[in-house]
Amino acid sequence: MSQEAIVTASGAYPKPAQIFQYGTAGFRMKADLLPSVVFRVGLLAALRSRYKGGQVIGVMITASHNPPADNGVKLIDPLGEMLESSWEAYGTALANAESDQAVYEYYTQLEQKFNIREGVVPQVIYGSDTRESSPALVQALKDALDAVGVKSQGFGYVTTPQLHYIVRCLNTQGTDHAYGEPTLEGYYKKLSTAFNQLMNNRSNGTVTVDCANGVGGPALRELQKHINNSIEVVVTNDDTETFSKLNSHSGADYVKTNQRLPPSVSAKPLARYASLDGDADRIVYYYVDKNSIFHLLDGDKIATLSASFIGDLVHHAGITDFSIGVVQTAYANGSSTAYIEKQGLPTVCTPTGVKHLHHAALAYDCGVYFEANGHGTVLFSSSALQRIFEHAPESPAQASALTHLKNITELINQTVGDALSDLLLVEVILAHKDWTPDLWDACYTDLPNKLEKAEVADRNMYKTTDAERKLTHPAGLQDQIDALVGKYEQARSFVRPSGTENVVRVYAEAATKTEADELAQKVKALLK
Ligand code: NG1
Ligand code: ZN
Repeated sequence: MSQEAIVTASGAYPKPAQIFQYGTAGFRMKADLLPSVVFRVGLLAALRSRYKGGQVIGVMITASHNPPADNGVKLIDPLGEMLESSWEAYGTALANAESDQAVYEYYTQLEQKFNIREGVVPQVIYGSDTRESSPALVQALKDALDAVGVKSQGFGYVTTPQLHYIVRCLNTQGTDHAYGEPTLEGYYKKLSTAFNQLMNNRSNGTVTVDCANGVGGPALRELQKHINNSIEVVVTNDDTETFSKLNSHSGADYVKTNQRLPPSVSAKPLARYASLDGDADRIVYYYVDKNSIFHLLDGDKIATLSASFIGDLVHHAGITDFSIGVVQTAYANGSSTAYIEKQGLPTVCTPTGVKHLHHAALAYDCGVYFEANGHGTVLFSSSALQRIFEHAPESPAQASALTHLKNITELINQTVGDALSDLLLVEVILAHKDWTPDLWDACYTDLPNKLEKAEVADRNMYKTTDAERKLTHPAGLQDQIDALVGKYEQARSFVRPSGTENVVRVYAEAATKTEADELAQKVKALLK
């Protein structure tokens, strides 16, 4: 690739005096710091595609639930997974290269390291969320892709999981494991066809969905056109024109963190509500009871609901020796873990970040993974899918369960957590069980909990072990946390550095809300 083309194009995107790091969700920060990063991520995507023999790589420009002034960028690997972790460091190094010449040199170093030859045409697709800063960042990306001769295609405003879906479809077209039509229309058709069949002759009233004024709003409206009238979806907080409204007093993160309704929602008792985040890869449900008390149905509740429903379908379809496991993080409510184990299902705890959960979920025929914040999905292994699709039912009841199970595998976006797919999944399960939200909630009672964040001088000083549930550094701090935890009933607390913000997070759980709050405050005070 011509040195001049890269150096000249890079010259339009000078690097600010800043250290960048490809974190859990790619690069994420104030949007005005990002043009050079996005340009360089474009180069990395081109290399990744060439390294993968010309398979399509995705680039998503989004900062998810972060405030409107932020933005971010992350890569999607060929099967719709997050970028393989070993490549994150190359992204970090490219982003930190101090000059245009250094960018070019590092690019050629990577070509040599991976023995990447000329001749393979790299392919990259991209999309963004609805932030004001997104179009300019998309331009920076396109300039990089053009500079190194990438065959590229933009999909405009898309949810993060839609782009993951299209990447996988493009790379599996014409194979035995083709994933679907590689278009947005194909995405809506795939989800809605499965949903409509699963809801056949059922109806389930109304669900009101707060879209955080992000890209999930227009996407949900589009999805709505494809689904039958078995449910009524009321779309709220879908103003994507007023940039300042994104994630503001709305959305999954607001509801989960504050454990309360978005101020714009006046909830009717026992009606269903859900909130998406800014790029529609997270969803949480909630309702108010007859006494107007708010109840959150978070990612843990979605995981337990899905795992038990799928387990029942497998059983009723007459499929045996089928493993189902639930993957969680340290943030999973202690009651959810106890509930899953009581159902006889294995649970695994991994570090935060869906790539870890996704990886652990691959160990099962069906791996259900959700972060408590509502980011998650369900994976079926290829051998499990084969068994499901080849299974011969022995009775009409088995045939019916099997049909539902097949449709469930189509309804779920298996590339990554997808709020729209998860919304339809929950709606289907509640309709099949004939459950109101309080019945779902009654499976187990969450232990009161509190999530806090603390500004610290250097979050890299905080090192963890045991799936982030214990600190190894700074020395002695874990003993102090343990001593505090020992003073409360049913208590648990841990501290870990955030992978997406320059803060350290503190989580505490205890028998009462007052104790959970108090424990969180006391642990936070240790960090001063
Ligand atoms: P960090 O900032 O590492 O805690 C947050 C979420 C993760 C995950 C990532 C990516 C919490 C406590 N943490 O990570 O679960 O979703 O963002 O978006 O919710
Ligand atoms: Zn998100």
